[in-house]
This record gives sequence, C-alpha cells and structure tokens, in this order.
Amino acid sequence: MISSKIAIVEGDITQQQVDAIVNAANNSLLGGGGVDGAIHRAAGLGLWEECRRLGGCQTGDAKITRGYNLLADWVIHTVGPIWRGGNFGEDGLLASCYRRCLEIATQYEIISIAFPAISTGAYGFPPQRAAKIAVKTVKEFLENNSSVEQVILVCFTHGDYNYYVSALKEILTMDN
Ligand code: AR6
Repeated sequence: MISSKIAIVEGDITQQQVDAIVNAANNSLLGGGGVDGAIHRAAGLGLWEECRRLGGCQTGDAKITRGYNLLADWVIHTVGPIWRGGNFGEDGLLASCYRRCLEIATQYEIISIAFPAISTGAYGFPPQRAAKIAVKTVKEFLENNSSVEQVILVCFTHGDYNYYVSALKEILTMDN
C-alpha cells in the first residue's frame, strides 16, 4: 500500500532519523535562512565545504551530499521555484524537485527520506497548493519505483500539517 509508505509529521527536519533529508536550498547551494540555515547549522562546516564544490544547482533539480553531523547519512539539496503568480511553470518545477530527489534517493539505495515543504517559506509558494503537488508527486513516484520504503513529509507549522493531511486524504479517495 502506497499510503503506508507516506507519513506526515509536524516537526524539525534536522531531527528526523532517516537515511536522507531534503534541503530547500537556492541556486548557489551555499546556504541561507529557513530550513537551509537549520540544516547547515546542524550538519556543520563539512556540509558547506562539500556544497561549495557542487557548482550550484538549477531550479527543479537536486544534488546529493553527505549528512556530516546530522542524524541522516545524506542531504539531498533541491531548489524550488520562486512563486511569481503561478503562470511561470512553478507547479511543474515544484513537482520536479520532489521527483528528482526521489530519483537520486533510488540511485543511492536510500530507503527512508524526509522532505520539508519546499518553496513555501521565503519562496512564497502557496502552501496548500504546494502540499497537493508534494503528495501527488510522491505518490506517483512510489507507485512506479519500489526501493524507497518511507517518505516523511515534515511540516514546520500546524497549518501546513493540516494541508498535507487533507491533500493525502483527497488523493487516496480519488483512487477508490
Ligand atoms: N524543519 C522543517 N521545516 C522547516 C524548518 C525546519 N527546521 N525550518 C523552516 N521550515 P524555506 P523556500 C519550513 O524558507 O521557501 C532559504 O534561505 C518553513 O516553515 O526554508 O524553499 C534558501 O537558501 C517552510 O514551510 O524554503 C533559499 O534562498 C519550508 O520549510 C530560500 O530560503 C520552506 O521554507 C528557499 O525558500
């Protein structure tokens, strides 16, 4: 059952005990605020030094590093779209972030992975719309790939948690 592979939790992604956590980074991959800042603080300087060697990342794409001082062995850095009203390919780019992270996870034989709500902070993507895209993209990926066994969608606020729970319920009902 796909639904048993997707968990929604409220909390801090740096505290998740998973093989990989996803970072909502920017094109430079050199750190920033929000979840990016929290991950770099928790991981330590080694993460920044490895990121520096990656040469940045395109919006909608992802790159992997080690996790350094984090509980997770890996960090998959992805760059979400900046919300510009919805007519600039934002939905597709956001879906691409989730898909690319899961593709990389598969390549690295990562079994469990935690995602933050990519683009919904500093990048201004409407959170309810982002939650629907996140849930749909993860579900579709898990239907077609079997190596990732656990996807944790980590919400920093209770409001986001409610959006995710509704989005997951909606998508699972559509299947019945
Ligand atoms: N654990 C889980 N989620 C968190 C955490 C945390 N510790 N901290 C914040 N969030 P944002 P973006 C949530 O702004 O919108 C950075 O400066 C937050 O509540 O971190 O993709 C980068 O360097 C929100 O729901 O990422 C980029 O320049 C979500 O994480 C830019 O921000 C994403 O918010 C990327 O913006």
